[in-house]
Amino acid sequence: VSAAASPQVAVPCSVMRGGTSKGLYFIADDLPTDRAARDRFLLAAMGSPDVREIDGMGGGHPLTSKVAVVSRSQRAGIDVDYLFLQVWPDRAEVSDQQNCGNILAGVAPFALERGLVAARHDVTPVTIFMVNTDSTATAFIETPGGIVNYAGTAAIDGVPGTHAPVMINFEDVAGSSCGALLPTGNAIDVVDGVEVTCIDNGMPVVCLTASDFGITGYETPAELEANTELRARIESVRLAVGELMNLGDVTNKTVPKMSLLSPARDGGLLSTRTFIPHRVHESIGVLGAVSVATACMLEGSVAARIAGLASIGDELQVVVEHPTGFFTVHMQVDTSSGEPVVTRSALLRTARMLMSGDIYVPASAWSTS
Ligand code: NQM
Repeated sequence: VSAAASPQVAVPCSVMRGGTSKGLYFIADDLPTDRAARDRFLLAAMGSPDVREIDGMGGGHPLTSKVAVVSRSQRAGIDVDYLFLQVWPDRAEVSDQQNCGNILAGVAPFALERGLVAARHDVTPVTIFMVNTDSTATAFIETPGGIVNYAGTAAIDGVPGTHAPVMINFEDVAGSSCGALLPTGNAIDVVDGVEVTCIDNGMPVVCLTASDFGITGYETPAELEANTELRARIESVRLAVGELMNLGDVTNKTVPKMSLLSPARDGGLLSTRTFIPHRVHESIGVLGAVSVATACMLEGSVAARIAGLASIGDELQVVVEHPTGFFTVHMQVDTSSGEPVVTRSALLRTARMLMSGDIYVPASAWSTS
């Protein structure tokens, strides 16, 4: 029996580092429109399911098994639409149930490089509609002479070296997945015997007090992942809290993220260790950090108690400590009603195009219907 020739299919793709994550970036028109066909292709492209994702481009960790699907936007005032997809490394599953602010950092350079957006000035603002959460972001990309610049002096913790800055602004992300900034209506709830603050300022996050779980909150991600009892307790709180946060049954979802908080010890406002939700983040997600920073301002919340902000002005910088350094969130706050309301957040990321070309998958993983 002779084996039939089995060609592979080549699909245009760029690999980009966006902030502290890495992923495959596609133009929407290059992917199957049928969702099941698209997901079958993405699983093959990443090499999932396999903890090492050895037969694909994934890195065997949720932070390096991510996908951005980008298209020119039909929406007024918006340059591009961005759909984020999380490919589970170890399960044959692709989820659109969360957004990702790190992969977002690569969307504007990708769109400029691939001709979806034209460079307009030395710094080109690119407006991005984030499909997963129906919200918008603006990214500012250095484009001297119309060329995307990647070199520069901007440093972000969790990424070696320095690069060109990618500043990102968010204005309308409150309640983007849960319907409200405080989906339970409270700054604090007791769930499964522990106090929690459930918040969504761009990412559904549950703020927890690390010491309630018998840990210091300064452990390494590897130490936390090795603590099976801790993981089980956190998962039990997560499953209980999903419905309360209007997320339904979260058993197979990557949200909410579980952030264990403890007092700052390196000059920040507070320290974090975040389960995303099963692996522990090496730093912290972008919108995850925005949500934790916002919680620091809400009187009575788990985060506010630990952060102990003395006063809240109209402009604020919240420095969130994480396992590999700091994440600074700049916030504009409206205090006119007595309750602080975050009207805009801004933060620094960097991004870099790593590869652009074709990605190959077995022909059996590709169909357009
Ligand atoms: O919260 C990881 C990441 C993220 C998400 C995760 C993110 C965000 O760091 O906006 O960026 O929480 O799954 O890429």
